[in-house]
Amino acid sequence: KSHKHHARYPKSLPWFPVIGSLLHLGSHLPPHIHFCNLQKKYGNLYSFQMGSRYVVIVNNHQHAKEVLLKKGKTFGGRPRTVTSDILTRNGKDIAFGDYSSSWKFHRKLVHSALSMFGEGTIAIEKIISREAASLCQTLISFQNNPLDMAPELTRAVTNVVCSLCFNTRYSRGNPEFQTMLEYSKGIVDTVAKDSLVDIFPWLQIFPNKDLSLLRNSVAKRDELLEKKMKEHKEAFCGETIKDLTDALLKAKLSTENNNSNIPQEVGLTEDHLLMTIGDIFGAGVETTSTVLKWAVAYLLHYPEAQVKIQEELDAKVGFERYPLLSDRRNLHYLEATIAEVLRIRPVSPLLIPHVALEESSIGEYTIQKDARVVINLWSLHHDADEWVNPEDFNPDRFLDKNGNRIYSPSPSYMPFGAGIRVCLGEALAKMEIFLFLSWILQRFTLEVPEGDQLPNLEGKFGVVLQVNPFKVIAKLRNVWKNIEIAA
Ligand code: HEM
Ligand code: PLO
Repeated sequence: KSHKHHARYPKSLPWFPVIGSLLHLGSHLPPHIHFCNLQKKYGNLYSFQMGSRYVVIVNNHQHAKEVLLKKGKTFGGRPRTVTSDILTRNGKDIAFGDYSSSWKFHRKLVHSALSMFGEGTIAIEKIISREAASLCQTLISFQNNPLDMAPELTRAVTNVVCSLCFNTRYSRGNPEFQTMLEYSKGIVDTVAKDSLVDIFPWLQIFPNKDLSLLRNSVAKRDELLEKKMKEHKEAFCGETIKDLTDALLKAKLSTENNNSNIPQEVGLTEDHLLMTIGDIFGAGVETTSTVLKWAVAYLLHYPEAQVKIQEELDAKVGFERYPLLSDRRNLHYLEATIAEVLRIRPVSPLLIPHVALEESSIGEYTIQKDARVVINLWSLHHDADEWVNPEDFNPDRFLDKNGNRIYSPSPSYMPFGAGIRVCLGEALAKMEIFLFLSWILQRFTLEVPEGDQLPNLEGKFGVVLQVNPFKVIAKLRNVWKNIEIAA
């Protein structure tokens, strides 16, 4: 710090007073692609001013790893934004909450609760398989009719997190599930887009369509979360822990009775518990269902990949039983396809913005305290120095010449982030994606309905990279015509 006069700062986009670099960011392209293209002119680490905020964009894996791993704690903060404050009651959750003892504590709590109910237990495999069976039944009932799989995939995934969080599930057509679909769409369409309100907080005083949609959607979500919480409190006896909500309630009771070594200041308030569950529920549903939709869209574009997955399923799993998590180590082509989907269409192409908690550096550049650091995962996953023809969908890049899985063909791959802010649901998401896809493809061949176009692969940028709706025909494969499906 004594060398401040030697400090070098990342190259900055042209600056305009008041509106910052907004004009230069105004592009018809979605931000992750625009930020990727700006590298040609400004290099792979550059900055801009947006209103009063100083933003740094990171576009390569060396810098990304420095930020997330080597200096993870220094860059472990989160910005407060108008939209995420509405969603999380001013950052009382894990994903949008700033670095603090309370954040650390909730992260740990959820991590251990998830491993207790989810990862590594037979229970979770049973839960996912039950939903996979139910999904396959729905596909059967739509034989030869074009179906929008999105709500079906979403319900399957919702029921898995519902089981983990609340020990419940929804049947087809459940009105509460419909409400959830609706409010969640409202949130995904509006939250954390770094829309104008996030840059200019004073725009809040003007009527703003997005903002009121967000407020209404969040109110509906909170009503649902509060109802679940109330039911759990009433049924809670402190002995049997059935789900994540019980686990959180138990931790809260322990602090209140002072019979644990949980420090008081970690803030196990009702708000914190609700927002934590909101995160797991929201992240659990929106991310995993998005990956499944992308996978289906790509399989329609690449029927040869679908055939390869089915040949592998037929050879390694056969027709006498259902796919199991233990099949993961044998189904290399399916695993490679999933890895490739996560590469080519990362769910979270800009991660969640990080914030420098103190002055630091990235490479040879000084980064000032409070700078927002955005990791452009899209640039990492489409870096032509790291990937052969990065725009091509090619699962083989994750396989060696004997068809065995290569776990990391390039260091420029991190669909779940890395370091202290790494995704909490990675293991759960991977189990779900694997089981749902293997169940579906073991029984069905997915086809584009006659006369329909192939799904659009461009994606719609938001808090997750969304897929445009499309329809599918899920044709029962001949071998399965006379076999019953039961979990
Ligand atoms: C954070 C990816 C599924 C819970 C993140 C981040 C990414 C990510 C990129 C941000 C990392 C950062 O800002 O540096 C994904 C992908 C998923 C997925 C690709 C599905 C394939 C899930 C699931 C859950 C979950 C199923 C819940 C069970 C979270 C939470 C955070 C997070 C709580 C915030 C962590 C923090 O800020 O400390 N995820 N995620 N995710 N994810 Fe996931
Ligand atoms: C999705 C809509 C829900 O109604 C609320 C919600 C909570 C947590 C968010 C999630 C949304 C989107 C995906 C996020 C997740 C936390 C971590 C995850 C941002 C907004 C990712 C991919 O980073």
